[in-house]
Amino acid sequence: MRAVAHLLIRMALAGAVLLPVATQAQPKPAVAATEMSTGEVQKIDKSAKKVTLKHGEIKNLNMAPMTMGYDLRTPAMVDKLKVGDQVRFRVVLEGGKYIVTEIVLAK
Ligand SMILES: [Cu+2]
Repeated sequence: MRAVAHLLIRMALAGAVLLPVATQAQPKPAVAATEMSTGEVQKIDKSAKKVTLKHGEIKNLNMAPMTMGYDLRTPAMVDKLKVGDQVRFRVVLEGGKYIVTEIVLAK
């Protein structure tokens, strides 16, 4: 009996060890979400809080390269930008809207 109990404990411990490993095996979404995407400024509309970007792949949103308009979290984010600038930016999907949360000149 003791041997069986011992074996069960060992199996439970092994399971406890394996579980965190299994969850660590898929950290991709978390990493991708912090990745910056690249693009070129096509249009800036501060009053509408929008920016149009010709962008490359946006990995965290699984979006192919294209040109489209995005909402800006704050209009001041584009104060130092102008049409034609190469930028790096972060965009999230919130309430059915694509919102740029960070955008900086690419160097
Ligand atoms: Cu897009």
